[in-house]
Amino acid sequence: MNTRTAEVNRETSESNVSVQLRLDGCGNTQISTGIGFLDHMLIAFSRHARMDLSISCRGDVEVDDHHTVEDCGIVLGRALALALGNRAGIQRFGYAYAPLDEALARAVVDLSGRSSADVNLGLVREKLGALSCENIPHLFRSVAMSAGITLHLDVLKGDNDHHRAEAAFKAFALAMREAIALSGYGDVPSTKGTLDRVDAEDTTSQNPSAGLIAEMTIPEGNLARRR
Ligand SMILES: [Mn+2]
Repeated sequence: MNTRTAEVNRETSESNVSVQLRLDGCGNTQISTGIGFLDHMLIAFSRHARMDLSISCRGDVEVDDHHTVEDCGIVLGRALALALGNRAGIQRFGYAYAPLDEALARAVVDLSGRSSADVNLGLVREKLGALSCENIPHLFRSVAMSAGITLHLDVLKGDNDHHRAEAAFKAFALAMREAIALSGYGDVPSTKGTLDRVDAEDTTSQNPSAGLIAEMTIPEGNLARRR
């Protein structure tokens, strides 16, 4: 059993992101992305997923918030994939509802190794603090794509966009907490006998199963192209 931790650093001309992650943590956080509302959401995610999460980002917020949000999502996703290793012994599936006052969100996840995200938050404001609302579903998609997660995330009701967004992060956190939990079985929960690792073709990644913190620096050439 590895320690289920990962450290990922990524530097581009648009951002410099460092993530340290411990799946079996307490929800301790140290998050500084340069965007206050994004920090608030990532702290909520970490606390309710009970993962220890450190994120440091220096992004080109003088342009706008897009690169910072997307790159934090990419690196968090890679850290999740690395910390999960070969995904043996996990529950794999998780789902949760999370309310926040009048808002209600539902998240369903499958840590399948395949990347898919259907995210419907129904936000109507342009921004929450310094975070553009259009970048919130984009963040979830970025995480799912780089983590090898199938995610269905829907905010079912809610009048207040702060509540709708925060409920979505909490539901995602609770679903992830369930999916990463150990099942008591040591095998890989798949009829195929394997869950494809999204980093399987990434020559810079290291297998974390030796009990060491997995550490990698992502070469720009391996990243999904930005539109
Ligand atoms: Mn809040």
